[in-house]
Amino acid sequence: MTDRSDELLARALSLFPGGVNSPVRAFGGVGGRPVFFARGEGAFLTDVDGRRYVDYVGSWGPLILGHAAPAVNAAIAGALAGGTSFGAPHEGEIALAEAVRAAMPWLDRIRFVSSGTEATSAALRLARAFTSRDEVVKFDGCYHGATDSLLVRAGSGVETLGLPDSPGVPAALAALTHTVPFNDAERVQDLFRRRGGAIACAIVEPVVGNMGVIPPAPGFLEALAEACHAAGALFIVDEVMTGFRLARGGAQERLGVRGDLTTFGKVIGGGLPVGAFGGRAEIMKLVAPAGPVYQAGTLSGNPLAMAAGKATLDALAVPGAYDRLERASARVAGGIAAAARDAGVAVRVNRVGSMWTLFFAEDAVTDASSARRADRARFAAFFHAMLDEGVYLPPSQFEAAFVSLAHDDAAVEKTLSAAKAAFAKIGR
Ligand code: HOZ
Repeated sequence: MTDRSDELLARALSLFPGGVNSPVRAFGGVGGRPVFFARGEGAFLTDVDGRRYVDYVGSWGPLILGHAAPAVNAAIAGALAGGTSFGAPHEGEIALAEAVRAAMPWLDRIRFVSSGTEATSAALRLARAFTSRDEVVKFDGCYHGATDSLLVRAGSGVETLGLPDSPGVPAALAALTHTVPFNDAERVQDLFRRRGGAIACAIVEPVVGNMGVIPPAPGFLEALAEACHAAGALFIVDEVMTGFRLARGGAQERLGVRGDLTTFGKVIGGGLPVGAFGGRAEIMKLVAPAGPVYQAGTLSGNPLAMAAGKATLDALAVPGAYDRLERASARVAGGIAAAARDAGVAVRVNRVGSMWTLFFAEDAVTDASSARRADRARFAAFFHAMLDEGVYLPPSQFEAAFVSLAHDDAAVEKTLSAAKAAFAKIGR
């Protein structure tokens, strides 16, 4: 039987490459056809055929308060009355930047942009300019947006589609990017011993979300920061996913590390397009117009986006917000692991705070190689079984699932009974 999603996909395929405007949404990682959604409310999404799902995508992370959060909607409506864009300074930018710096006082200066990709590409340019060096270090399976220098052994959609090195990235540029296995401090130290004098920076997802969730091994981030600093390179912490999600001060607060530069997206825009980069004053003073490193954007600091971000950060500053998020997340991930155990299915559930991923794997998943060894066919079967039961998970093994403050007991219980049914359906 054809439903509205089938009809819309047929139209979308005649308009967009692969029928979508961002690759992972096309369900290439799990098969079948994407679901088209009509609305979101709290922890739930409703599709164009009226089916309701508990949502663990949360727009890929920004919606930490849930869909259509009243405080965010009210803030957007308030800003909207004053116009949609100025392309000029306004107080809303200052209010959001002050809220960001209150949570992360180590950010001396901040620049707002419109996406995480813009933030990482600007941070890289800045690091190269600051150090007068060209080479950069990233980690196999980490994804830092669709920017040329970082589309090398990248995770997320490129890994999902089996294209970790994208055609179109000039070989000469890709040659400047070194990749190292995540959690391998010895390989980092070895690379810096050989190339340290030419390396501008290392960029890392402090808790990886883009090959599924992978926590850093104890001491790994500290060793990376130390190797960077000993070589005079910058340590860039990419908090696009983790910023304001793992703690108010992001992964850096939670893990006790500090980047020279930090990149943001997702939560700081409260569901509207915002990214940012920031860090030490002596580095940020190179950014135009204070300095010569060019970066610009017509919609940077957009008033609606600033208002949405500020409302989100205010809600997260309420005492107990992160404890509630932690409790709900532990129940979801712990409950899914228990349901797998009861069904005799071997899985690994990686979770850090409100980010989690289910891997069909016997052994611990600690880096891209172990993530790639997980059984993706089983993941796809489980994804579809959960979808049938009314739970929308990220449609790729190489993405994080996100819990929001709107995931209340009813949403969690629905998820866990869906998981029970899904494990029974896919069998051992
Ligand atoms: N690559 C994004 C998450 N890691 C997904 C973006 C999207 O499809 O919206």
